[in-house]
Amino acid sequence: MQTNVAILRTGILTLLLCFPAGLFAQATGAVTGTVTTKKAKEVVNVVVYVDGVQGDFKPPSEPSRVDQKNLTFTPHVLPVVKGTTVSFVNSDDVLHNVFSPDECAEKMNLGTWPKGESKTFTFKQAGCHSALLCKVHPEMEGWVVVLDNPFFAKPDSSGKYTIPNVPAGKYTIKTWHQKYSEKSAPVEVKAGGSTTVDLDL
Ligand SMILES: [Cu+2]
Repeated sequence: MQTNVAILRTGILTLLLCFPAGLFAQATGAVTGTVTTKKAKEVVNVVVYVDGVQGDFKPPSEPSRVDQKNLTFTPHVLPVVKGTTVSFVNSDDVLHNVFSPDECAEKMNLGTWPKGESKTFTFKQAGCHSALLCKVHPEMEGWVVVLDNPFFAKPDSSGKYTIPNVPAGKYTIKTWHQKYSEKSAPVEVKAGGSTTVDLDL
């Protein structure tokens, strides 16, 4: 009897540990490809994203980061999923400010702060392409691109990008760049597979 109970317990435990993972793990695949731009060096400032993925996507628990370093917003373009908090860090020996003229970013103005300090802002509205500006240095400019889901990527300097773990299905791949117009292409993501979509801006 004792042994039977033990076996039963082990069996139930095994089921609990293994079954839900097998049952609920979503079938996913990757989208990959190469982006080309008129000015080759602009390719790293493109955002490639999968439009139309259904679901409720939580923002990351840790803030994303934008540096103000050598009088430059770094990265120049930061894609985030809606609800993401961004920490703006001053890494220069001068005072910097961060503000956005855009309604969708609540026309935020975070004030002015010295080296080593940071301020945060939460970007709530998907579809928002918020410019980042500094009142102290009018030449400074950056962007936060707020998206509906976390399936996005920025190409590397050779234009290659990969968006992993996309739920299998049919979607549209889209691009964002501060100057070049949007490009889009249909994509079918297959479970366990990788679909190639090249985009020329
Ligand atoms: Cu500044």
